[in-house]
Amino acid sequence: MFAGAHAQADVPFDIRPVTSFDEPWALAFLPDGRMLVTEKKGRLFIVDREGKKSRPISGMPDVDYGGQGGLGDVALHPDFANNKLVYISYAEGGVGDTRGAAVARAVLTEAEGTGELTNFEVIWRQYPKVVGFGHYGHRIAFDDNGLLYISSGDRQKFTPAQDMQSTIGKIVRLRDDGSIPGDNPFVDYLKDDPFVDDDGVYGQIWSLGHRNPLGLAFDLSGRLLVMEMGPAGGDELNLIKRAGNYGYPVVSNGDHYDGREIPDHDTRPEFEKPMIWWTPVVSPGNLIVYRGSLFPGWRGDALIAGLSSKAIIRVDLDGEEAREVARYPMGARIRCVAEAPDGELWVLEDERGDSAGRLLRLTPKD
Ligand SMILES: [Ca+2]
Repeated sequence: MFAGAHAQADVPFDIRPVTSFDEPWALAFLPDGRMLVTEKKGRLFIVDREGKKSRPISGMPDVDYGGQGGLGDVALHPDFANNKLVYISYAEGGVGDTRGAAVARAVLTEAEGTGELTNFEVIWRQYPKVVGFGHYGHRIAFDDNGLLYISSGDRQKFTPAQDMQSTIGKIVRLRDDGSIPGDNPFVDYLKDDPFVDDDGVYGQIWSLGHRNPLGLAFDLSGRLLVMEMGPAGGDELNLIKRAGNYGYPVVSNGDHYDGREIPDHDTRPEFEKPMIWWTPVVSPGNLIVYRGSLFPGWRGDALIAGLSSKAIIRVDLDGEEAREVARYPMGARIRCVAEAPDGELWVLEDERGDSAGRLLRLTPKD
């Protein structure tokens, strides 16, 4: 009996364990249906549908593994078929015991039984680097125009999420080479405020006031959604508006872990409020919007990987409203849910406690 077996009666899919990893974090499908999988300690693999793994891909950076940090997300450039560019995020060490999220891109070349990253280039660094091991966020997603969005967590520092001279607690929007698009909302900041620390980060910012944004996905009409881990209570699914301020740490429908209250969203209507929020929390691992037809009726719904909730949560999106329509118990902390090119769901468990870091394949029950 594997841990998920008892759950299978309650879910509309068959769950097949395929293989397992050492603290897996993210999964991206290659065009041919194989996968890239990251492990938090710094290894990246190519994995086929039978679970056969490559040897670890070479050319990876040193990652600052510890706490919530390490190797994070992986995503393909929209023109990967031609340029073979892969993007990764990771925690990068700095001076004086500081660290911060970084995003790099490199060309993936496959060799016999493994792969190599070349032309490695760091295109973004969270600013500033700070001490601590939490809330990197660092999910990566491309929009239909080939622009790159990075979720940048608050590093458990709270107030920098409202500081425009920092990319902590922000969603940033960049070109694929890390340069700043001319139509970002805050590119003219020097005109408004000539006395800022001009390190160029204003121009990167797309939205602000985020806590630990671990899910980043576009819906079927191209709107950006962000799923955030709240404090004690108040996990949020947010519809991201250009230049929107999502209010953290000024407001949250949760409260601080030590019991101090944070005013709720409805006390400060100038901040953007979540489409839906959860208390008790679901603890998101990631977020996708389902695009396929293999699971009937799911197209356009958001799927959330649940860590403490040990579930996959399905959310119906309707304009600026959202509602949870199903919660599928998985019997393990779920770190990542991904949609294969054929509409199957492939899922990474977290590796912690009795959650074993397995790769699971989910197909509809007959
Ligand atoms: Ca509150």
